[in-house]
Amino acid sequence: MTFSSVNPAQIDDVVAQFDLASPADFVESARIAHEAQPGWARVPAPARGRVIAQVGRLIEANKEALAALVTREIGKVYPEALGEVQEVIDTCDFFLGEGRRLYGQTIPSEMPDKQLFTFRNPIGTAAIITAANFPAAVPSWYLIPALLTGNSVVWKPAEHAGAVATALAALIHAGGVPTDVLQVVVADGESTAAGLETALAAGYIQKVGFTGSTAVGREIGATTGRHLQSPCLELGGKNPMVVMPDADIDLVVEGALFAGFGTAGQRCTSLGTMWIHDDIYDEVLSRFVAAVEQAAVGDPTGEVLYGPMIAEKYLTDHLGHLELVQPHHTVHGSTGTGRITASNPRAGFVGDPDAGWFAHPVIVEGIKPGDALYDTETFGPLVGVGRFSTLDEAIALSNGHGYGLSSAIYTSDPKSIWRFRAGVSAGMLSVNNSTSGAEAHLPFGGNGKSGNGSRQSGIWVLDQFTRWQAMNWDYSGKLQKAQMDVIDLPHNPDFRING
Ligand code: UN1
Repeated sequence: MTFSSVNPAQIDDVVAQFDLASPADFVESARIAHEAQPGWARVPAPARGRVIAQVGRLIEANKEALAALVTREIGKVYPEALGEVQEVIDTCDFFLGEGRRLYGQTIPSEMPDKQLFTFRNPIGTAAIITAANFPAAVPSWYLIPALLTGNSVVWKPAEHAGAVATALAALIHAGGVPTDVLQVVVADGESTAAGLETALAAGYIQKVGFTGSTAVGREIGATTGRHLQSPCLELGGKNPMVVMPDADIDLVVEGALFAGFGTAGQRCTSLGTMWIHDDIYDEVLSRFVAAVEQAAVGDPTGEVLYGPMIAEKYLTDHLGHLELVQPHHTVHGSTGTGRITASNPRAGFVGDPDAGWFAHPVIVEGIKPGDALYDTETFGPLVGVGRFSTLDEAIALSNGHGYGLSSAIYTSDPKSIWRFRAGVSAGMLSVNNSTSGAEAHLPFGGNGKSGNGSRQSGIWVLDQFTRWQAMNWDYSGKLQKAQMDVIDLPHNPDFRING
């Protein structure tokens, strides 16, 4: 089947077409990557690090072109697309030196003439399945450390981001990663699931990395679990922003606008619900509403807060989420809701709304536990607002839906910050900053419905792509039995000092 990836801001612009891979194609790519892995693992880690350095420099030299492709293929505004490519470069910069570290330990033995060591070994071949919203940065969080540590990869990008994936893979190959070591398979979800099952059973895949929905994450967890593997899962979020009475309201409004509506709300770290303290509720809400009403939406190559939805499916899902608005809610934020068109216009729209899949920003006021919008990840330009009177209540509201990816608190009181930090179940927390915008060298990941506790980025992701090997080396010339042949020095347990 041929899949057309189209520019969501201008749907008559076909960016690329792909013959979607069958399950057998996926298995074949996994087999090729699997066979290439031992050779890649034999390349000394510092030499692999130099390859990652070369990849980083090539991506830097192609930064504008790759960012322009991100904007064209998925509609991310150009400054954010540049930031996304920078995140790939940052990831290469972090890992290029890791090839000269990949530290293991030397550890004393309990016996003489014996030494203990630990080594990080590559796991084997990783199947990496990624989403369209961060078509370069999030894949790089898997690909770069997986390759650096000596694994091979079969990468299944989102079909809607197939052109960016093809370009990124070409840059990685041009940087020196052999084509067999990084295979790209553009396939739909169903074929990927079937191919993955077969490739796991054949022993071609030793690790699965997945970024996407909680529902698919559960399936991948079940599949890999049957093969005694633990996947790296980066799933959805319903990220809270808690606004305390002493918050800087200008900062709150700026942060919530970017967190809620940047990338048209299509980040897993996007703001889900803003919880505002009773004492400043009216002021924060009215200023946030005014900012959203005035924000420019439209052509992602222009000066706008956000552009189109990634693809038609994302717009359709957003329209479905609007059905979850209940009579006790009040909707704010735009001159309409749903798709922006000439007949359902958005004041100040930049460009031609009918040319693409654009959606009005929506603020839904009056969110409470029990509402579908309290615990549904909406992944679009929809932000909930609710109120609270104590920090404990805000923490309970932040955690009650079971997601735990990102979170934010706005306050100037250190006591509130530390209590929120300890109480919130999210894997990531911002203080006086957006729920989105994680830096590339901090652990990224979530808890509960947001993931299985795996972390990407920085040194933490090394535990996803390597396995510890413990070695003991006995050079005493005799069999020394651990726990049994241990030296016992004489001591006197009854000794007491005089006094
Ligand atoms: C995602 O939405 O899957 O923290 C990742 C951020 C980005 C990455 C988001 N650096 O918003």
